[in-house]
Amino acid sequence: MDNTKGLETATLGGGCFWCLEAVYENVRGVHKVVSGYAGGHRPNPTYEQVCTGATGHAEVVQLSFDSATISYQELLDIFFDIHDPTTLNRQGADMGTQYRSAIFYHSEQQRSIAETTIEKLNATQYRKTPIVTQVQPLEVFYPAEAYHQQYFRKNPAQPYCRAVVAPKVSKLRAHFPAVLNTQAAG
Ligand code: MHO
Repeated sequence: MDNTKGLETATLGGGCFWCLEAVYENVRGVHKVVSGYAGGHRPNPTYEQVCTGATGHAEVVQLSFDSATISYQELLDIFFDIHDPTTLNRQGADMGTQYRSAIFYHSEQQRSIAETTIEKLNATQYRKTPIVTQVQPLEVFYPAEAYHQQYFRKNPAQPYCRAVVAPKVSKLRAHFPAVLNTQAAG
C-alpha cells in the first residue's frame, strides 16, 4: 500500500508481464505499473533464472491504483478477461510455472474479492473449463530488470508484442471502453 498517496496495491500474474503491464497502463485510476516477480523462493531473481522455472516465481505486475476511481473488482474483471485463467502454468505458447495465473492478495478484502470472483465465474461457466488461478498472499515482490519496464510501449514492433501483447490491449479497449484512461482514449 502506497500510503503517501492513499493508493492501494494489487499484484497479479497472468502470463508474460509485458502483456499485463501494457493492458493496465491504459486503465484510469492505475497510477503505476511495475513488472516483476512474486511467489518464488530465491531472493532477487533475475529474468533468466525465473525463465528456467527453478526460482518458483511468477511473472507479475504490481499496480498502484486509486480505488476511488477503479475498484479491485474492476481490475480483476479485466484480469480474467484478458488472460486465460484455465490453463495451468501456461498462457498460449508460453509454458512454465512462471506463466501461472495467480492473484497475490494484499489484504483479507482482496482475498475475499478474488475468491468470490473465481466462484462466480466458475458457476456461470464463463469458460469451458474451471479456473486454475492461484490465490495467495503476497510475500515479496521483486521489480524486474529495467529493460522489462514499459516493454510494449518501447518495443511495439517486436514480433511477440505484435502477435501476443497488442491483441490483449485491443481486447481491453473493446471490452472495457469505460475504464480507459485519456491517454488510451485520445
Ligand atoms: N516467450 C516470450 C515471453 C516473454 S515474457 C517477458 C519471449 O521469450 O519472448 O516472458
